[in-house]
Amino acid sequence: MKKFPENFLWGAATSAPQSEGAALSYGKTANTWDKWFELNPELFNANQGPSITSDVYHQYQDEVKRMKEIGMNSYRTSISWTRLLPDGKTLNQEAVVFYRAYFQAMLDEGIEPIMNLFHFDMPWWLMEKGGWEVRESVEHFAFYAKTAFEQFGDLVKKWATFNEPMVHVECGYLHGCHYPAKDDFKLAVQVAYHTLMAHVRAVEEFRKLAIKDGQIGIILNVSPAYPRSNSPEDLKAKEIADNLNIFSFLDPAVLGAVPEKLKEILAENQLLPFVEAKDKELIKNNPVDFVGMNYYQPFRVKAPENPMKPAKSPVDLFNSYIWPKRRMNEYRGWEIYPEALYDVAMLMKEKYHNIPWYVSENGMGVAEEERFMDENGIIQDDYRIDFMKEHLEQLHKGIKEGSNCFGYHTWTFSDCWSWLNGYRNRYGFYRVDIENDCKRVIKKSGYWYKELAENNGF
Ligand code: BGP
Repeated sequence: MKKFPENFLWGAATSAPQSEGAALSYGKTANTWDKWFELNPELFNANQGPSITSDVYHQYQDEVKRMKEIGMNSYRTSISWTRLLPDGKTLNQEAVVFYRAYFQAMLDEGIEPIMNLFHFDMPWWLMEKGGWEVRESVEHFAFYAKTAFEQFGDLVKKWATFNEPMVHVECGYLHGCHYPAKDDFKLAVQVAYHTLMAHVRAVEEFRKLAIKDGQIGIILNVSPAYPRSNSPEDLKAKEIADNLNIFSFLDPAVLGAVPEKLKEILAENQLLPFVEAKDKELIKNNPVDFVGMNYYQPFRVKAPENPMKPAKSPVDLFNSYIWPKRRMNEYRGWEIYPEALYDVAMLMKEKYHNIPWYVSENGMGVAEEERFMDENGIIQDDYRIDFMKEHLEQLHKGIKEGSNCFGYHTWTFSDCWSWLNGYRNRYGFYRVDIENDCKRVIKKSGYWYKELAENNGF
């Protein structure tokens, strides 16, 4: 049997915009997802927008009971910035009441809440001023973070500033899948830098409040780069990809400095962002207590052919390639490669002074899951159980070799809404029937997870 360390966190993750719903009616002002859906509903799978999602706003009490039912001892979601501070300044008391009740319900069931502050949900009023493109957003975020710590710091002890900060950068400023859907490499770097400074300022606010037993971290998406060959060109492409995609946030968050190599790459390509004189000190003085790693897929990388110099886009620095032996989750188009989780565990041990970390997301999204429903209405998602087992085996190996991992959270607890993909791919332990008041039915993986959590291993 593979046993995990004592007090290991077993749980799942979601976010406010993907699970709560009631965004426009209760939040009083919109975030970019509400607004984008209003402007361009045709971009969203089957016209599925963010207004109801999985209705956790109304169903949180039952939702928390279900967490307990499958043996979870922890849960990560986020606070909605727009719900808490509709105009960025004034506290929405309804939001305070809702979040306090939600967190208290978790604590009553022995579920540790891990609360994240930003999960791609920029308030619309701030987006209209430029969002992360403008330095002003850093201080707005710091104020929001401080407010959240003050309001909920007695109930929530583990905090995260951002979920996958590289994703709103890439999707919003390179790939077109988040608002404002621009394509501008230099602007993307500036947006990333302002996000980093917003993270650092939030950590600073957290330290000032000295919340009893409080810890703060950041949640990053990690797709380790594996080069096509050991040629100097492919190895260079790997180095650049890891610097841009992973070390860009991990180094400053944990080691207190932006990597020199990254600065070099940006300088060579005339991509250096505007910085302020005090920033270096701020970054240095505000390292995190822990890191969450969202792992789904590796990144297969090769040297670019005929790149532009200076680079106009990341494809001028590195290209992806198809690894001939790859195994795919065809629904999501993501490679399945559990071995990378061991590599992540070793990276944390060796490069990041073995800082406490956890797997904050890992999971398998499958479309049309009703195909796997048995006569009792239960989805037989053995593919998901196999996926988790394989990843847990690699994680276990990393922990045995000394990596300081304190938990494993899946994406997600009950099926949730996913940005432009709506409800197409399902990830949850519970099926959510969106046609039928979001009624939940447990899947086979939910029963499996219960056993896993109760045995602290498998
Ligand atoms: C992560 C995000 C989540 C979630 C998940 C699944 O990157 O943090 O918000 O959506 O991926 O991916 P998707 O919903 O795109 O299938």
